[in-house]
This record gives sequence, C-alpha cells and structure tokens, in this order.
Amino acid sequence: MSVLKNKTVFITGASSGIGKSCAEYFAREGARLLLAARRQNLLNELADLLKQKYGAETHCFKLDVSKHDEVVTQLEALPEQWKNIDILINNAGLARGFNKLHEGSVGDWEEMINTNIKGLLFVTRYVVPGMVERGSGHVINIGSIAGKEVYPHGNVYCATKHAVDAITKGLRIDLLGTPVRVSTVDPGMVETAFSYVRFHGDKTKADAVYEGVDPLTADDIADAVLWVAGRPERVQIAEITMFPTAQRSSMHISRK
Ligand code: NDP
Ligand code: 8X3
Repeated sequence: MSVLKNKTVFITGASSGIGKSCAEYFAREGARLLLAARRQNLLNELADLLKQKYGAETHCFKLDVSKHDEVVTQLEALPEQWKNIDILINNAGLARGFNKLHEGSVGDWEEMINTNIKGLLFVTRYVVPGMVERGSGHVINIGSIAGKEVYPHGNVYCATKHAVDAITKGLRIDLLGTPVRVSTVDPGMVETAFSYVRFHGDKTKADAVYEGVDPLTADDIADAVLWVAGRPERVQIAEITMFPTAQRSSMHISRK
C-alpha cells in the first residue's frame, strides 16, 4: 500500500499546470486532496475527474494566496476532517512581464512578490504550526532554476524565486528538532500556462519560449514531487533541480 494513502495533501495553484498534475499523481496514490486556486470552477472540474478516475476524496476552495485575510479565513473555515494537513505543496506562483528592470511594470512586480513570496509565506505560516504540534508533516515548495540563476529580463521573477529558495532553507533550519520535513523542487523550462501568463496572454510570445525544445511537462514535475513525498520518514530530500535534456542553464538552451 502506498505510504501516501489517506494522507491529506494541500496543493496551492491546483487549477492548472504543475499543481493540477500533482493533484492527479497524489490522487492515484489514494491521498486526500485539498485543492486551492482562484479559479474554483477549474478545481471543481478537476475534483470530478479525480473522483471518477481514482475515487479520490477532495475538498476544493477558492483562494488567492496573496491575500492574508483570505488565507486565514479560508483555512480557518476548513471542515474539521480537512484541518490536519500532512503535506503542503506550495505551488501557486507566476511570472508577469519580461522587461529590463528599469523598464518594468510596478504592477507586475507587486503581483509576483505578493503571490510568490508573500502568498507562500502566508500559507506556510498558517499550516506549519499544526504540523509541529502533531509531530509530522512535509512542506514541498515549487521553486525554480530562476531561484538559483538570474537571466536577462528575469530580474524580479528571479528575485522572488531566490526568496523562495532562502525561505525553504530558513524553514528547514527553523524546524530542526521536529520531524517536519522541508523540500524544494526547482524546475527549468516546463510547458504549462506559465509563459502565457508571463506574456499577459500573448500566445505567439508564449509559444516561442518552447519552440524547437522538448520541454519538461507538468507531469514530470509531479512525478518528482510524488517521489520526494514518498520517501521514508527518516529521509528528507532537500532539493531537486530539473531541466529538460535540451537545457543546461537558464541561458543554455539547444533548439532544433
Ligand atoms: P500555471 O500558470 O499553469 O499554473 C499556475 C497556478 O498558480 C495556477 O493554478 C494558478 O491558479 C495559481 N495561482 C497563481 N496566482 C495565484 C494566487 N494569487 N492565488 C492562488 N493561486 C494562484 O503555471 P505552472 O504550473 O508552470 O506554475 C506553477 C509553479 O511552478 C509556479 O510557482 C511557477 O513559478 C513554478 N515554475 C514553473 C516553471 C515553468 O517553466 N512552467 C518552471 C519553474 C517553476 P489560478 O489562476 O486559478 O489562481
Ligand atoms: C520558470 C522557469 O526559466 O522561465 O521558473 O524562469 S524560467
């Protein structure tokens, strides 16, 4: 039997891409899923599909992680049987804009900082005390190669993912002496709605990012997250960095 069976797994940003794939991978293992994002209709559709395919038990709720009041109110309002979260997957995040810093949009910066840094902090701050109290839990952050390298026009997005890297390391250290594990999965190029969102819905620009490359898929990342979560309790995977074979760094991409 899977070690993840009946574990309660909370996935932020489960309506699309990596979060959605994680939901499917954990559902297949028999985990109970708390699914959150702003687009609740997509979460409901996903929950129906996972019930049909795997008999998965899910609870979906609308959540904008960047709003502290909403995070507290929504998590406070969880039904009793959903309050004990075993695994938190901090996935909700986005890039907005692709400009030189001195030509960038303050609105884009605020959205990235509020979601990728503050949103992750708000959710983590709420969930982790329960893990410490119960003496078990695992936080898995979705970082990025952008948290390890900086590339042209990546400036503020890279800064937010460097912050995620620092927060991951800080949390891991601060939880020393507890059984709560902290991990990060840091992908390079993954084909999802990510670039479409980054380019404010410009499909031509988004498609060009993946042109001539066989990028990672959201499922590739979910597979890694599932592996991280499934290790025996004495094993804490600190970080996994993943690239498509055609990518060797943020700046080294071989295109056909
Ligand atoms: P998608 O755009 O496909 O998914 C992003 C998810 O985040 C959506 O479900 C979206 O849901 C959710 N989200 C965005 N803002 C908020 C918010 N304020 N509150 C709650 N949910 C939010 O992109 P990916 O799957 O690629 O991105 C997932 C994570 O992976 C991000 O953290 C991203 O930085 C990271 N990443 C992506 C890479 C890539 O190349 N694709 C590579 C490395 C890391 P909704 O809009 O419904 O709220
Ligand atoms: C997403 C990957 O290289 O666009 O985090 O920053 S990258």
